[in-house]
Amino acid sequence: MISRIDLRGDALPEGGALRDLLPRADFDVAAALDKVRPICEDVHHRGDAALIEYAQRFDGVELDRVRVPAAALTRALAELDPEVRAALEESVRRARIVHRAQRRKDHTTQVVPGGTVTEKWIPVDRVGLYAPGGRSVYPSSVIMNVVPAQEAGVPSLALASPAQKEFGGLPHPTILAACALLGVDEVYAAGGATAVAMFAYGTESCAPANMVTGPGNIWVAAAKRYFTGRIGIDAEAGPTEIAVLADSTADPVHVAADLISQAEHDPLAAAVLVTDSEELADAVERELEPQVAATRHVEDRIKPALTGRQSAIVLVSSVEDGLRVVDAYGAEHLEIQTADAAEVAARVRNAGAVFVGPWSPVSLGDYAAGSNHVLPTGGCACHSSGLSVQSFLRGVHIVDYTRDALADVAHHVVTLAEAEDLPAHGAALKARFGWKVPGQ
Ligand code: HSO
Ligand code: ZN
Repeated sequence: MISRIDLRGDALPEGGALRDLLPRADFDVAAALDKVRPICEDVHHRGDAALIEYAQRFDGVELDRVRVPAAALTRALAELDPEVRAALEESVRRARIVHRAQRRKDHTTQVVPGGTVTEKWIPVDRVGLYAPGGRSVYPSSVIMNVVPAQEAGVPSLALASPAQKEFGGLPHPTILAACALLGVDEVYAAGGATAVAMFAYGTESCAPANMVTGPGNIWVAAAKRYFTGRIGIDAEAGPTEIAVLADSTADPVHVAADLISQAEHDPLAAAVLVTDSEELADAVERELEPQVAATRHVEDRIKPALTGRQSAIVLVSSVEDGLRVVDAYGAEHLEIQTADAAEVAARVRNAGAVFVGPWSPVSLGDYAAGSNHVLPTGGCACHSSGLSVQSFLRGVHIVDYTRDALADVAHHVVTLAEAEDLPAHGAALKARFGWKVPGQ
């Protein structure tokens, strides 16, 4: 069911060479760009008419407008199963606790007497959030995108999700209900690359956004790449990944369940167990069979995910080597199921989020830990963070010097300007001091 990579024996290779030994899905965003470009440009030129035509072509839905009426949002919330509503509310409550605490304060530093630099955090003016339809209708992802944007103070928030034929051309009702619960009242029925283009360029019914965030398939990732530079994005989210670093103290039933939990997302999802215990590896493999047989989404997602080249059990000589392996891999989600799990977790450097010990499974983080579940995939954890309040803020330096403070440093500025052959830079200071720069 799952392949093995045995890294015991010789010393582990360094950095990139180690990473090359580890499994990973093919997710070729560059190749998808060629298909996405003409669609984005069509939305640019024809606006709503293009969105309506693509909804017909891709989703089989006849739309008369893309903006979802307010009444549909209210109705979706009224009709939401009360238990689902209570669970979503608890998820929002916990996410707010964590994200509210992330908000950075403006900070003024006195560099010299009379010279200050203030770092001011200003939210992005308008954000477009994307929520996928089809296989992944995740109201939890609406929460994970909306809560940090709201806590950052973003004044204008809109959400797009594909039109669903079975719901009369509206986005999925649980997506609409989550929007209503969170107070997001600007919602559009638009899917994939067309939704990203709608936010990037704007159309007759949707004002352009400064930033687009949210999960999606390869077409969404390609559209985000296409618009990078024009708009801000969170990340080009790829298929989900779980890595588990476990030793002989781990419970194979838990480990197998957690590997399957993320394999459930996508046939390209990755499940990687890194362990120094062959007994645990064998026990987890034995556990996979009955647990997979007892769940849903087996043939279309879980089996292809577990048997695909992106998933494996990696055997290592020690937990220490295991740490090097998981750091080289840089998983979106990393569980530590070892003795002294907190101590081992504290030494992890590369992971989107770390889940410590037997009582912190990834599923908890997906829904109700308070942490964010929009996390870097594909090894991007070595340079990027998950979504947070910070993702929606810009830090602006405000420079404020007095005459005396400027006079004190003027000669250095003029010297550096001349060293860079930019005399007009120096002249900007000389003009202020009657062309005689103090100290020169
Ligand atoms: N594990 C996914 C998020 C998710 N799980 C949504 C369930 N619903 C990526 O972090
Ligand atoms: Zn998940």
